[in-house]
Amino acid sequence: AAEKVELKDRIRRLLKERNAVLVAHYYVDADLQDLAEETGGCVSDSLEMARFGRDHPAQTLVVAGVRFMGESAKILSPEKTILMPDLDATCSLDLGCPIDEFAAFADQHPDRTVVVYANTSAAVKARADWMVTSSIGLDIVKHLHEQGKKILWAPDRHLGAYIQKQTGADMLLWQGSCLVHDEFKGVELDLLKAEYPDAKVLVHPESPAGVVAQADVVGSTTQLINAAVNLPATTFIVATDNGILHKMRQAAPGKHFIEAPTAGNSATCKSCAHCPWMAMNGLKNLAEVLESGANEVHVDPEIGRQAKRAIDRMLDFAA
Ligand code: CIZ
Ligand code: SF4
Repeated sequence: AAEKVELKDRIRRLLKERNAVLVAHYYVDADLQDLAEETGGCVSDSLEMARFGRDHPAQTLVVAGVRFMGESAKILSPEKTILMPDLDATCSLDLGCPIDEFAAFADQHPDRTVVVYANTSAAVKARADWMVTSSIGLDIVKHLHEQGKKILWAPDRHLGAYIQKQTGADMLLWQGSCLVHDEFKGVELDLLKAEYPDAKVLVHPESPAGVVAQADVVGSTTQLINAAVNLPATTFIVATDNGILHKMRQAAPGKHFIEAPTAGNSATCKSCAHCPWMAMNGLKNLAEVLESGANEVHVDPEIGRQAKRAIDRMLDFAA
């Protein structure tokens, strides 16, 4: 505990000295989320992290999250220094969609508009027409479908299938998945709901169809937090990374949040629903990179410029 206090003090001091700001994802350790908030940084989803970093005057951004989030920050702010506590913090969606295979797939389908999820490398974004996040993917695909466009979607197959079902769009799906959300189980969720008949079920659309089908609200991390605050219920079953429960409990004090069951050992599982790469961010390595300036994120400038077009399309659509 004393070590924790000392590390936090050191991080606060180093952020000031370096004129750096900390941006943290909802899925990282609660200590990092709290530090980001109290030092004037932000805690949010991947899109808002990149946007906040772009608009903040600090010259150095420290991204507590996973690799693609650091890259997105660099793509939107090429002139800034982006540091990460651990550059090996990646994502199964990013890993499962290597640029060579993806480019070959896209080349085979030149008649399709290429739409990729934020959880991809800079190189994959650079090969795409559009980048989307889970909060706006549905609206953008709907818009493209109405224009008569056929879509090539990558990499999350569950999110792709959900959007396909909602919009009726012609979508060819890359077969990637998130190792965290893929573990949520529909049958066990059904049993848990029977135990808590008044609970509302909040589901991130990276989850399998059998879990999404039982949701009261399907949405991005930010949308699920808003639902926890606004829905008139006191108990919620939450199917997304359990790092988000910290924010939900802060935002909706007095409400009761239960992790949705995973393959691990259903309702008694305390840490199954947590991303191992998000967990690589800690107070210790954060303090170390602030001290040394190591772990800088680099994106090839030409790839960054092309990837930015796909991101800007989405931002313009949202505006
Ligand atoms: O699952 C993830 O990594 C999410 C939800 C990222 C994001 O967009 O914030
Ligand atoms: Fe990737 Fe899933 Fe981890 Fe998010 S929670 S970073 S989608 S592996």
